[in-house]
Amino acid sequence: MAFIDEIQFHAKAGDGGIGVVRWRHERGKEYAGAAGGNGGAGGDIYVRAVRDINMLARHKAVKTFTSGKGRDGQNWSMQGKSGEDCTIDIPVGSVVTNMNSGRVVELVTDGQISKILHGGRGGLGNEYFKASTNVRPEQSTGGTPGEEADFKVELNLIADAGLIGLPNAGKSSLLNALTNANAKVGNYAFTTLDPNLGALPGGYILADLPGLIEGAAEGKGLGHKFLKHVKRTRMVLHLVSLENAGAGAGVTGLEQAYRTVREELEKFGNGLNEKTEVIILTKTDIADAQAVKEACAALQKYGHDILEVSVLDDTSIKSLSDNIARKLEAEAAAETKASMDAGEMSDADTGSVMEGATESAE
Ligand SMILES: Nc1nc2c(ncn2[C@@H]2O[C@H](COP(=O)(O)OP(=O)(O)OP(=O)(O)O)[C@@H](O)[C@H]2O)c(=O)[nH]1
Ligand SMILES: [Mg+2]
Repeated sequence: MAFIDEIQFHAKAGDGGIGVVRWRHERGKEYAGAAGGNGGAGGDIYVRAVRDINMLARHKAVKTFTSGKGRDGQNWSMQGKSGEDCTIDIPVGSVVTNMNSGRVVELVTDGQISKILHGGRGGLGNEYFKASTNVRPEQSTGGTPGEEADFKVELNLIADAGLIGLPNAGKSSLLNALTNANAKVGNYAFTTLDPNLGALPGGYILADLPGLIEGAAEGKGLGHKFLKHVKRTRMVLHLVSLENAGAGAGVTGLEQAYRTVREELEKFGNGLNEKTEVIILTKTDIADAQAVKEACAALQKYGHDILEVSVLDDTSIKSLSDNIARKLEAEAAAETKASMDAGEMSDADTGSVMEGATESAE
């Protein structure tokens, strides 16, 4: 199933049931009183965030989502049954836009629910109109129609850190080694076609993205399409394989590999270039200690922390995992402090609501 990060659909909430005119019939007493029940409310439509980045692909073929109609009122003053609600599961990180009203809702936490359309109200049965001045009401009203609109859902993956680098840098291998993920690994460029997510032992989410090549920011290769997913991460883990120093290329090859990706981030902009970056030198097992040292020294000038790893060495994986978790923790703490300093500890800080995200049911 191909990864899909945008879908559109139409949705129609259920109409309200009509209120009816009925009369109570008692033995020897016809038309003993108004007894027409109100119509049931139409079902509402909700979106709910789930931790499954492939959820949009499942809805791809759905043109219209509908919720149930309210049933008509009944005899004996019984209200019609309410229509069933419809809940559309979408991945955490989805931004839902009502294209008719322009209202935008962003789902950022697992299980977050938001009503996107209201079902119609049930009509009033004749019993409702009973009054001392109107003892035999003949009135009743119809239900109101449920709301309907066209929607667009766009997914921005939510991850704490994004693994980026040239194709073959070892991103997917590292994601598998650090987390519970099972991403495809291959000794060729563009093994990864869709993003993969995995959780570090502490719960931080890492995203493995397709490799970037020169020109990615202008749409070359696959990386560009996915760079936007790095926007929401706290940190960029920039993988540089020691293979780039092979075949006599030395540190020049490494620096070139580093700069190619870095330039794409800068061209893409959107804040990506300002994110905290950690350089991870990968495949240290293919080089000797001296070459690794020289590689670190050469990349030092770019001003980022440099970590080393080989997926064949469990100790280096454990140490990298702890290191990344520590850095993410510090990053999160700094963010919290910054927003507290700015005195902005409001909903907007958590990024949860762009405009009235959750509404309670009426
Ligand atoms: N020797 C060695 N090989 C590694 C290491 N990490 C990854 N590899 C190999 O490098 C190749 C590429 O690894 P991937 O994890 O698929 O690389 P990627 O960066 O995800 O590549 P794309 O998805 O194409 O961008 C595979 O053949 C891996 O087995 C490592 O630490 N040491
Ligand atoms: Mg890969």
